[in-house]
Amino acid sequence: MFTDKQSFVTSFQERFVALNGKSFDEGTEQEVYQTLATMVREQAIPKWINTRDKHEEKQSKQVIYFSLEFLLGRFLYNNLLSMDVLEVVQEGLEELGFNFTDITEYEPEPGLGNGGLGRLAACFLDSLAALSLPGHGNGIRYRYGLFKQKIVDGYQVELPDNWLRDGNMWETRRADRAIDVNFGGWIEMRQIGDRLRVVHHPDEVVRAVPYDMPVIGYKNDVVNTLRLWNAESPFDDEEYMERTKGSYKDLLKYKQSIATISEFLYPDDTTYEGKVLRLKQQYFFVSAGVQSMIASYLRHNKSLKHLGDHYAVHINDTHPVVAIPELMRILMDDHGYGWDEAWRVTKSVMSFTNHTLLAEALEKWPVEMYERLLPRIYQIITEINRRFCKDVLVNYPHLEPHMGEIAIVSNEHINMANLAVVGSHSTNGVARIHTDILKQREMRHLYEMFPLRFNNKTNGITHRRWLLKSNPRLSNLITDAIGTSWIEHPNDLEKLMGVSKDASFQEQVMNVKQQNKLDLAGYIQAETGIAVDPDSIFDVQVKRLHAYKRQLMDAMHIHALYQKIQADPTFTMVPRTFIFGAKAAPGYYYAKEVIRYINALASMINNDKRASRFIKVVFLENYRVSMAERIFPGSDLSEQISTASYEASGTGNMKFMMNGALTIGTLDGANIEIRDAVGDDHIFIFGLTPQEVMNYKKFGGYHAADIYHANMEVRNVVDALVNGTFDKVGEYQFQAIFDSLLVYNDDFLVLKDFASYMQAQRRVDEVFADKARWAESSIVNTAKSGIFSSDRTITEYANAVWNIKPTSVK
Ligand code: B1N
Repeated sequence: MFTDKQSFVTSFQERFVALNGKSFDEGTEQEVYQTLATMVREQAIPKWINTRDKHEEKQSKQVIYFSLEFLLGRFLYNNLLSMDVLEVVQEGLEELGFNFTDITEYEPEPGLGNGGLGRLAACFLDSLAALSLPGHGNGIRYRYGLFKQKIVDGYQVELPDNWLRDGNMWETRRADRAIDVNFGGWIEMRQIGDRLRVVHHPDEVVRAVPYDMPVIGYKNDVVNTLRLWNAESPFDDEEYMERTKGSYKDLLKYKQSIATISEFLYPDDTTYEGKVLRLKQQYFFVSAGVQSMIASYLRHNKSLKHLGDHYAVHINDTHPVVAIPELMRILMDDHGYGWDEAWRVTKSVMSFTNHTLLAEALEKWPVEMYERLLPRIYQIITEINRRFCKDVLVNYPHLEPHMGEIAIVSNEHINMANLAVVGSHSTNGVARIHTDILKQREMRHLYEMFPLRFNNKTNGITHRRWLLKSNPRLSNLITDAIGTSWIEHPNDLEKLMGVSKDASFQEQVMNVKQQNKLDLAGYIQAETGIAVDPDSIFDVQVKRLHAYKRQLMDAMHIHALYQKIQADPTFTMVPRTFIFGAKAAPGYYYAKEVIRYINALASMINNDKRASRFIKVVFLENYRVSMAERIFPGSDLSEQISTASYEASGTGNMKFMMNGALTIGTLDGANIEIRDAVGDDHIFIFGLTPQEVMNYKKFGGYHAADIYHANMEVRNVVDALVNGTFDKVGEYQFQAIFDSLLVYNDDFLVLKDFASYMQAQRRVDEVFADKARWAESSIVNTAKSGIFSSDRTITEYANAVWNIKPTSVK
């Protein structure tokens, strides 16, 4: 049906009528989208079935990536590209009188993640499929994704993201694969002959119904599966009322309480909320995922002894760590394995990634909550802990003083990170510096006990979505210069080094950037009504709002420039457009104040006739994957300015780099590896090193007030937060931000790094004025970005952690 334009047009019209029950002439763009997506999915189904069959036939080992978040973004364009039918469809729709780009906008965007961690999971699925690796996702089908952000009078307002309202064209409900998950109740130890059987009498049973989405490999006929679980009642309604002797109202209440489990995504990034509902979500999708894996395995195998040769379970941060005791439970209680055998199998199956060192993100569940909600799991965790502590006392007696830190259960809490390290065969960090700090500081005692388990896997991004799809102009130019091999082998982007100094290629690259900037300017105009100058430096910071990411420092730089413009009638500078996108967690007051500060700066500066000739400030509301796809191609400068040692890796930094933006950044996370790749001449590094920051944190010695008093530029900006400059925007101005700096001594060293940041920004101005130099740096950034393809990352996981192999399905 997609073989050529004509047959596509014919079958599209037929399918339209069949699916919509009306003639094609009455079709809306939304119905066109829905029809097209349905056809693509149908086209993928034989390949999907074939992929499953081939994996089974070849007994390939498979990995299942367990994650509470998959920040997928739209699929239509990528799926068409992967199935090699993009052009046929584009031309066919044109012939039918539709604009393809307009049609793609009708796809609701699955925003089932907060930020980097969730988007990484989505990039990994893309790479697994592209590399013909047997690898699938396991998560929750949230009824509501991450909230939609509106800005009202400078304030963030959250609205529900009702992404399923018009249906999800990609998913298939697999009621035949539903699985029951048990909560609460009590544990009976039943003696049967000389065998002890464990019987769980739950007080709540939740049915997990899988919705499968195809993950289509790039031109290789592979279709892997993302399985998202929906929480439902296991009972027929009448049967339930009969059994409980409850009322109709009770029934509705019960059904609602169950549906709540898959109702919404917690809108917290890098923080931990010890809420019962969150724990229920975790066990819900983990138990369903493990049970479903075992059921598939047992369809073709008798014993679970060699499960680890056929399946790997990857635990994305601590959220799914309960997979470890859950697999123990199933092996022992349901299949009669003894502890030692079950423990060996479990460790061989499980591997774990840590994504942050922030203390507020470390999951430590109160014992009492586990005991009540997951009584059998709690017993197993207690036994894991007992054996672990004994091991420490016997084999590592010098670690006894650190027992509270390394034990799995201590201070009435379960330490999920410790459980993950102890109950798996692999623990990795997400960038070199992050892994080093894990080993040397954060988990040094566990590292001493299990040195071989620790390893680094620097993050990556899929170049198919983040370059090939989102930046077609640059992609075409690259292909003209070095051929198409980079699409399959992103390291081949390095061939661009051969033309990085070529004046005519430089000019073409800058032309592409200019066109992309014009597009972005048009988008900004349409979204905000602000007209921006496409010749100005597009200086961009897009990421979740968090104190450690220091959007505040970016804003203070803008404010300092504005003050200079005000003070000096002869002042001049390279014009800049400062672009921000950031959601704040709804309960994070400080972060919301920073959003309000940026918006206050924007209205003050954009409305100032003289200042706005040099500076424009744009806050784009509701930053999300589809918006990111428009932003990276049109960016000149990438702001990666976290306090050194706090950003585990970052992945936005890689997307900017690949699209030829230059980075201004600290030596933090993957910035360090970006610097190593491009060299000091093609990046603007500033600020304290991770070691310097860690020394301040350990030994003290930082006094924000000293800098405030010594540096007039700092003082003027800080004073303006509270001295009436912003009295238009509210009585209390920006007292909370002021206090964070001077009363609470500036936890994230904003004032400390400010001067060095200002200097680096002046270097940016200089280099930007030298067009050839900027162009060369831009080309070098793209040329060296191949190692940050998630294909590289996934290849490393496949070889060193999961031991899975590419499996051809042709
Ligand atoms: O994971 C990304 C990294 O690139 C970022 O540096 C890191 O900050 C991010 C609890 C998290 N770490 N931890 C989280 C998200 C949600 C939540 O509820 C923690 N996100 C990161 C990918 O490795």
